[in-house]
Amino acid sequence: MFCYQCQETAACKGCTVKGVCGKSADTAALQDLLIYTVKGIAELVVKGGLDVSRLGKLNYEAINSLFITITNANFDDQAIEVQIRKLLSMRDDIRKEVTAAALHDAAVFTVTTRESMLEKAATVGVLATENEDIRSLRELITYGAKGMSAYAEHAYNLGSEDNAIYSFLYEALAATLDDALPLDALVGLTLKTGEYGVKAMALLDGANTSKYGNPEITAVNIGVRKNPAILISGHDLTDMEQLLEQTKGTGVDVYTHSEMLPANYYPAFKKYDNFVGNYGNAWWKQTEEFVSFHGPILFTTNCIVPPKSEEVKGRIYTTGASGYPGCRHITADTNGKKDFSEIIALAKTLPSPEEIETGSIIGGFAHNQVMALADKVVDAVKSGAIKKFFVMAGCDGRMKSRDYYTEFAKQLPKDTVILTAGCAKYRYNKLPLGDIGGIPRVLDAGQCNDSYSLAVIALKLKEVFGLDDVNDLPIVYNIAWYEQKAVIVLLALLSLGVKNIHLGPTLPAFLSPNVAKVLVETFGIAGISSVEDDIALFTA
Ligand code: SF4
Ligand code: SF3
Repeated sequence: MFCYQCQETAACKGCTVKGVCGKSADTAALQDLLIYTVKGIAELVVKGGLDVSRLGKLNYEAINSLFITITNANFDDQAIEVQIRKLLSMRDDIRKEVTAAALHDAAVFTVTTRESMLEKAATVGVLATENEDIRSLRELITYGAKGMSAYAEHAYNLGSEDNAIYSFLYEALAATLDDALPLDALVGLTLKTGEYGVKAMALLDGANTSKYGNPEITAVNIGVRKNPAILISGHDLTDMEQLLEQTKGTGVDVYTHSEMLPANYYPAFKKYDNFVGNYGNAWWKQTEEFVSFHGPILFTTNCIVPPKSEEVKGRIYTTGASGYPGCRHITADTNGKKDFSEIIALAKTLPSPEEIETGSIIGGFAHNQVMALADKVVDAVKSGAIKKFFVMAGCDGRMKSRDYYTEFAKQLPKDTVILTAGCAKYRYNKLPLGDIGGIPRVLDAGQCNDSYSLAVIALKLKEVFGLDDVNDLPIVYNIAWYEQKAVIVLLALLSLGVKNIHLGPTLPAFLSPNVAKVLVETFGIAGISSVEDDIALFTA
């Protein structure tokens, strides 16, 4: 196997025997083949000039396949094999409409058994592209496409689609198969991936807020009650809604974990008396936190950590793109409805969660809420009460080096405000950082996709202050990344013209020295150093 798509890749180079995430070589191979199959479909759509609005369910299956391969989303070989077979059959159907003579192998290859899949996969993975710069750009585009697909899938689940996003995904993925495409065309496509990333995040933002209302300032309880309970993790708000509907009045409480925390900020979910609050921290803490939670856990997306005990594993359920071997997967019916009754029944037989924290944390600062406070924020900037904003969105992870972000938040001058989104926030959202004239010093916009909110806020502030360039705002970007959703967030920010983004705790292993050089020279992308040096640099 060879995988270097996430920040925790072995030795900052690539996982070659087993994933640091726990992904086996077979799972990695099947994921490679799934991606290759989607790319073959993209080739057919592009070369055949097929109208994406007529592809129906294929668009969904394509984005779902990309989502399945995101770090920590799906470890279930059987499920991935089924998905490959489904896509190959859909691929062969649309090939009948394509008359183009020369088609890439991805559009025509066949496999029969699991063995033949693994054999094929060994020839189509990341290292199949020999030139390291081409490989780097192809993977950067592919990872951006994965992140974008995840967001597009959540929007799809809410009934929102944009054919332009699907068209672009096919265009981008087909381009990664084209050996004749010059390097600069791939660079151009990388930026275009960012543009479409903005569209996908905007689509999801519209879908979430039109259905569940605009996130509002909320004190989220982090303590527990005495009822049996279900923990819901991941990013999908339709799953959240359905779980709350089905647990209502059953005596079973619901808590969010990790990236589902922002569900607490939506008006539509506040009406459920059994929605108690958030339990625990970022994804990687689940190994201990699931033990003390006692009740069933529902994963709606990444990030799954392979459970250490059979006891915990027996309480884990997956749905959507997520999956884990041996854990029950709940599928939607043709209307998107899911039946969570088995999870609810199990919850009733288990003890209530053990208290690990008490009190509350504040969040809900998505664009609409921040704009409602715009006058206050602008006054604070004008009076000098707020000197700088630090965008610290992104992901959290297991590595010790991520303590940097906690220290950074602690040491920031008191006249600065942190804007955050994604699970990166858990590094500092429970610190007593105080407020500036009633404005909390950590403003959490929501999930990683709500980084879109941070961009909207920046663009609005640019307007309010009458600036020509978004980079003239007193905003510093110090972003933590882990998986491929962070890649699309980064590309989206670049496409909006944001420069000098600092990325840590390490730069992606998939950036070749030459590609990294382009990013540094064109966009001023940089890594991080020590907390002290970085704060000195940023506040200079
Ligand atoms: Fe390694 Fe990350 Fe790939 Fe897992 S997702 S195999 S940790 S690079
Ligand atoms: Fe977190 Fe996995 Fe990236 Fe959505 S849940 S931000 S890491």
